[in-house]
Amino acid sequence: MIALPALPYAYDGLEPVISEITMRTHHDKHHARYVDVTNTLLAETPTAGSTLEEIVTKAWLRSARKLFNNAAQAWNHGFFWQCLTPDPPELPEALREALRKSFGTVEAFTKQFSDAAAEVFGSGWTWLIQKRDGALVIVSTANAGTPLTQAHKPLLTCDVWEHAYYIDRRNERPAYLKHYWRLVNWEFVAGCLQDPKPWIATSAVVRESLRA
Ligand code: MN3
Repeated sequence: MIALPALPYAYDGLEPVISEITMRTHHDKHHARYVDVTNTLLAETPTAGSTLEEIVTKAWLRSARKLFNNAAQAWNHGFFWQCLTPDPPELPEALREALRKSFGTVEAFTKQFSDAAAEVFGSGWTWLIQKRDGALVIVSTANAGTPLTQAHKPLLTCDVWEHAYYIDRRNERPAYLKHYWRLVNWEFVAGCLQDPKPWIATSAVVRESLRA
Protein backbone atom coordinates (compact mmCIF):
# COMPACT_ATOMS: atom_id res chain seq x y z
CA MET A 1 0.00 0.00 0.00
CA ILE A 2 1.18 3.49 -0.76
CA ALA A 3 -0.20 6.63 0.83
CA LEU A 4 -1.33 9.94 -0.61
CA PRO A 5 1.10 12.48 0.87
CA ALA A 6 -0.49 15.66 2.21
CA LEU A 7 0.43 18.89 0.46
CA PRO A 8 3.36 20.54 2.28
CA TYR A 9 1.39 23.85 2.36
CA ALA A 10 -2.23 25.02 2.40
CA TYR A 11 -4.42 24.51 -0.69
CA ASP A 12 -4.54 28.27 -1.17
CA GLY A 13 -0.84 28.72 -0.33
CA LEU A 14 0.29 29.07 -3.94
CA GLU A 15 -2.27 31.74 -4.86
CA PRO A 16 -2.37 33.86 -6.92
CA VAL A 17 -0.06 31.84 -9.18
CA ILE A 18 -1.94 28.53 -8.73
CA SER A 19 -5.50 28.74 -7.41
CA GLU A 20 -6.96 26.82 -4.49
CA ILE A 21 -9.44 25.07 -6.80
CA THR A 22 -6.60 23.90 -9.05
CA MET A 23 -4.71 22.53 -6.04
CA ARG A 24 -7.78 20.81 -4.61
CA THR A 25 -8.54 19.20 -7.97
CA HIS A 26 -4.94 18.34 -8.76
CA HIS A 27 -4.07 16.84 -5.37
CA ASP A 28 -7.38 15.48 -4.07
CA LYS A 29 -8.67 14.14 -7.41
CA HIS A 30 -5.80 13.50 -9.83
CA HIS A 31 -2.99 12.57 -7.43
CA ALA A 32 -5.40 10.66 -5.17
CA ARG A 33 -6.70 8.66 -8.11
CA TYR A 34 -3.17 7.59 -9.12
CA VAL A 35 -2.58 6.42 -5.55
CA ASP A 36 -5.89 4.52 -5.42
CA VAL A 37 -5.34 2.73 -8.74
CA THR A 38 -1.76 1.88 -7.72
CA ASN A 39 -3.04 0.30 -4.49
CA THR A 40 -5.68 -1.71 -6.34
CA LEU A 41 -3.03 -3.06 -8.72
CA LEU A 42 -0.56 -3.75 -5.89
CA ALA A 43 -3.14 -6.00 -4.23
CA GLU A 44 -2.99 -8.16 -7.37
CA THR A 45 0.83 -8.01 -7.75
CA PRO A 46 2.63 -9.48 -4.71
CA THR A 47 6.12 -9.04 -6.23
CA ALA A 48 5.60 -5.43 -7.27
CA GLY A 49 8.12 -4.08 -4.75
CA SER A 50 8.10 -2.42 -1.36
CA THR A 51 9.00 1.25 -1.81
CA LEU A 52 7.21 3.43 -4.35
CA GLU A 53 10.53 3.97 -6.17
CA GLU A 54 11.05 0.21 -6.45
CA ILE A 55 7.46 -0.32 -7.63
CA VAL A 56 7.91 2.33 -10.35
CA THR A 57 11.23 0.94 -11.58
CA LYS A 58 10.10 -2.70 -11.59
CA ALA A 59 6.81 -1.92 -13.31
CA TRP A 60 8.69 -0.03 -16.02
CA LEU A 61 11.18 -2.85 -16.63
CA ARG A 62 8.43 -5.48 -16.64
CA SER A 63 6.29 -3.39 -19.00
CA ALA A 64 3.45 -3.46 -16.46
CA ARG A 65 2.06 -0.38 -18.11
CA LYS A 66 -0.99 0.36 -16.00
CA LEU A 67 0.89 -0.08 -12.73
CA PHE A 68 3.80 1.98 -14.06
CA ASN A 69 1.56 4.81 -15.25
CA ASN A 70 -0.25 5.14 -11.93
CA ALA A 71 2.71 4.50 -9.60
CA ALA A 72 4.97 6.87 -11.56
CA GLN A 73 2.29 9.56 -11.53
CA ALA A 74 1.92 9.04 -7.76
CA TRP A 75 5.67 9.47 -7.34
CA ASN A 76 5.99 12.40 -9.77
CA HIS A 77 3.24 14.37 -8.01
CA GLY A 78 4.68 13.75 -4.54
CA PHE A 79 7.97 15.14 -5.84
CA PHE A 80 6.34 18.05 -7.68
CA TRP A 81 4.54 19.37 -4.58
CA GLN A 82 7.86 19.58 -2.77
CA CYS A 83 9.39 21.60 -5.62
CA LEU A 84 6.93 24.43 -4.90
CA THR A 85 6.50 26.70 -1.89
CA PRO A 86 4.45 29.75 -0.92
CA ASP A 87 7.66 31.39 0.37
CA PRO A 88 10.40 30.89 -2.20
CA PRO A 89 13.85 31.08 -0.62
CA GLU A 90 16.93 32.67 -2.15
CA LEU A 91 18.87 30.44 -4.49
CA PRO A 92 21.52 28.72 -2.33
CA GLU A 93 25.06 29.53 -3.46
CA ALA A 94 26.12 25.91 -4.05
CA LEU A 95 23.12 25.37 -6.33
CA ARG A 96 23.79 28.64 -8.17
CA GLU A 97 27.35 27.47 -8.85
CA ALA A 98 26.15 24.06 -10.05
CA LEU A 99 23.64 25.71 -12.43
CA ARG A 100 26.31 28.11 -13.72
CA LYS A 101 28.67 25.25 -14.34
CA SER A 102 26.11 23.32 -16.41
CA PHE A 103 24.14 26.13 -18.08
CA GLY A 104 26.35 29.25 -17.99
CA THR A 105 23.91 31.39 -15.98
CA VAL A 106 20.85 30.81 -13.83
CA GLU A 107 18.80 32.80 -16.36
CA ALA A 108 20.03 30.54 -19.17
CA PHE A 109 18.93 27.54 -17.09
CA THR A 110 15.42 28.87 -16.40
CA LYS A 111 14.95 29.83 -20.05
CA GLN A 112 16.12 26.43 -21.29
CA PHE A 113 13.87 24.68 -18.76
CA SER A 114 10.84 26.82 -19.69
CA ASP A 115 11.46 26.28 -23.40
CA ALA A 116 11.65 22.52 -22.87
CA ALA A 117 8.42 22.58 -20.83
CA ALA A 118 6.66 24.67 -23.49
CA GLU A 119 7.65 22.16 -26.15
CA VAL A 120 6.28 19.05 -24.44
CA PHE A 121 3.64 17.85 -26.91
CA GLY A 122 0.59 16.61 -25.04
CA SER A 123 1.00 15.53 -21.41
CA GLY A 124 4.27 15.20 -19.55
CA TRP A 125 6.89 16.61 -17.24
CA THR A 126 10.06 18.67 -17.52
CA TRP A 127 12.88 17.92 -15.09
CA LEU A 128 16.24 19.13 -13.92
CA ILE A 129 18.16 15.95 -13.21
CA GLN A 130 21.62 14.94 -12.14
CA LYS A 131 23.07 12.13 -14.18
CA ARG A 132 25.20 9.48 -12.53
CA ASP A 133 28.35 11.21 -13.85
CA GLY A 134 27.31 14.34 -11.90
CA ALA A 135 26.19 16.51 -14.83
CA LEU A 136 22.99 18.59 -14.46
CA VAL A 137 20.69 18.17 -17.46
CA ILE A 138 17.15 19.22 -18.45
CA VAL A 139 14.96 16.40 -19.74
CA SER A 140 11.26 16.07 -20.55
CA THR A 141 9.22 12.91 -20.13
CA ALA A 142 5.92 12.04 -21.81
CA ASN A 143 2.79 11.10 -19.88
CA ALA A 144 3.85 9.35 -16.63
CA GLY A 145 7.52 9.18 -17.62
CA THR A 146 9.97 9.70 -14.76
CA PRO A 147 13.76 9.95 -14.44
CA LEU A 148 13.66 7.14 -11.85
CA THR A 149 13.56 4.56 -14.63
CA GLN A 150 16.95 5.79 -15.84
CA ALA A 151 18.32 5.92 -12.26
CA HIS A 152 18.79 9.67 -12.72
CA LYS A 153 18.47 11.89 -9.67
CA PRO A 154 15.59 14.36 -10.06
CA LEU A 155 16.23 17.83 -8.63
CA LEU A 156 13.24 19.85 -9.90
CA THR A 157 10.15 19.18 -11.97
CA CYS A 158 7.26 21.01 -13.60
CA ASP A 159 3.99 19.21 -14.33
CA VAL A 160 2.84 20.26 -17.80
CA TRP A 161 -0.27 18.10 -17.98
CA GLU A 162 -3.20 20.39 -18.79
CA HIS A 163 -4.82 19.53 -15.44
CA ALA A 164 -1.93 21.47 -13.80
CA TYR A 165 -2.98 24.80 -15.31
CA TYR A 166 -6.18 24.58 -17.35
CA ILE A 167 -8.57 25.90 -14.68
CA ASP A 168 -6.37 28.97 -14.09
CA ARG A 169 -4.77 29.60 -17.47
CA ARG A 170 -6.93 27.69 -19.95
CA ASN A 171 -4.68 26.89 -22.94
CA GLU A 172 -1.92 29.35 -21.93
CA ARG A 173 0.84 26.99 -20.83
CA PRO A 174 3.48 29.75 -21.32
CA ALA A 175 1.70 31.91 -18.69
CA TYR A 176 1.77 28.99 -16.24
CA LEU A 177 5.47 28.43 -16.93
CA LYS A 178 6.33 32.10 -16.57
CA HIS A 179 4.82 32.29 -13.08
CA TYR A 180 6.04 28.82 -12.04
CA TRP A 181 9.42 30.40 -11.19
CA ARG A 182 7.74 32.51 -8.49
CA LEU A 183 7.05 29.30 -6.54
CA VAL A 184 10.22 27.24 -6.84
CA ASN A 185 11.57 25.87 -3.57
CA TRP A 186 15.28 26.28 -4.29
CA GLU A 187 16.19 24.88 -0.88
CA PHE A 188 14.43 21.63 -1.77
CA VAL A 189 16.29 21.54 -5.09
CA ALA A 190 19.62 22.20 -3.36
CA GLY A 191 18.80 19.51 -0.79
CA CYS A 192 18.15 16.98 -3.58
CA LEU A 193 21.50 17.87 -5.13
CA GLN A 194 23.35 17.23 -1.86
CA ASP A 195 21.36 14.18 -0.78
CA PRO A 196 22.73 10.88 -2.15
CA LYS A 197 19.08 9.68 -2.42
CA PRO A 198 19.55 5.99 -1.57
CA TRP A 199 16.52 5.07 -3.68
CA ILE A 200 18.46 6.09 -6.78
CA ALA A 201 20.90 3.31 -5.98
CA THR A 202 17.92 0.99 -5.38
CA SER A 203 16.50 1.92 -8.78
CA ALA A 204 19.87 1.23 -10.38
CA VAL A 205 20.17 -2.17 -8.69
CA VAL A 206 16.62 -3.16 -9.63
CA ARG A 207 17.29 -1.99 -13.16
CA GLU A 208 20.47 -4.01 -13.48
CA SER A 209 19.06 -7.15 -11.85
CA LEU A 210 15.98 -7.20 -14.08
CA ARG A 211 18.06 -6.50 -17.18
CA ALA A 212 20.48 -9.35 -16.40
MN1 MN3 B 1 -0.50 16.52 -12.48
